Amino acid sequence: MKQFLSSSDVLYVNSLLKKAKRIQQDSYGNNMIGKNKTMVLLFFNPSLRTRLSTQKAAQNLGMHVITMNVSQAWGIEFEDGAVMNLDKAEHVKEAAAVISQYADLIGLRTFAGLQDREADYEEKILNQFAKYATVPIVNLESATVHPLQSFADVFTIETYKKKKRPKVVLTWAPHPRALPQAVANSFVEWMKKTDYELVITQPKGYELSTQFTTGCSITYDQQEAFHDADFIYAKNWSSYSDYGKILPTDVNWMITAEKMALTNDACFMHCLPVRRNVVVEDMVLDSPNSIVIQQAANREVIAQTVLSEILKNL
Ligand code: SN0
Repeated sequence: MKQFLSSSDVLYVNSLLKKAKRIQQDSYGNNMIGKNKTMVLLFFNPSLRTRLSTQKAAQNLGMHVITMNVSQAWGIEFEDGAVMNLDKAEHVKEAAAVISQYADLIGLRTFAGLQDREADYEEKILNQFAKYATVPIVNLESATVHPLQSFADVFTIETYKKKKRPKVVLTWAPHPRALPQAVANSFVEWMKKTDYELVITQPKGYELSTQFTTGCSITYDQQEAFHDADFIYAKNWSSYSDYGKILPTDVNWMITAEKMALTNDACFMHCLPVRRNVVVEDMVLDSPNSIVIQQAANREVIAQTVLSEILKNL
């Protein structure tokens, strides 16, 4: 693997899932592969799991890690040919090239701005960094996808599934803020790499981009979707069609114990952070069927799997 920008950088999911299993059982088994290598983690947005799990994974492989919150550096300009007489002090051409002098690998978190759909869906910031950096880039959630999360989600489902082809439901859930579509897009993309049965359910107006959902089974009836489900994956996202907006929607889309009772004793999943009693009620999150903590634990395993694949080629 040369870089990890999206799911298309992973050709053989099954062999990497086997590797992840080995890493889970022996996380320090390959702790020299990153010796004298440095990973720089750049955060344009907040993070808890991604930051700690990626740092831990890199350290397990023997790497040094430098983390920077970009808001504390110079404002970065991403437009080619910009006349930089406003607030941005440094162009990505220099920033990415300079960071590459100190780093053997760069991790980048940059959420969707949710203002300009075209710029977000072109992955402008991620791609500009990848273009001007001279070392591999690892996507720590970009405008449209969160591949480390989704890969960890596949690994989690593999671990907990009780039948070969479980029914996995991605359900929209309410939220007070406008959130990106990245986690949901990415989840759909990675589910397509498996042979699970995927059903997506969301209220009208919250359809994801067909770039991700073409060929998927989609219903506006949440209860129908929950019937016989083996995994419920809850996530809020803002509208794609009315880009970045929160539409007037029924709060009844919250995940409740009553709805979970329609399922086949399903596991409850969420990428976290989760707003209790808005997205999902306490009773579900605190039940033994909730695997959100194990899901987060798997972030370290999957980050380590991806980093070790990239290190092999450095
Ligand atoms: C992010 C998102 O993409 O939805 C990160 C998820 C891994 N989530 C949030 O920004 C939640 C923030 C909030 O206010 O609840």
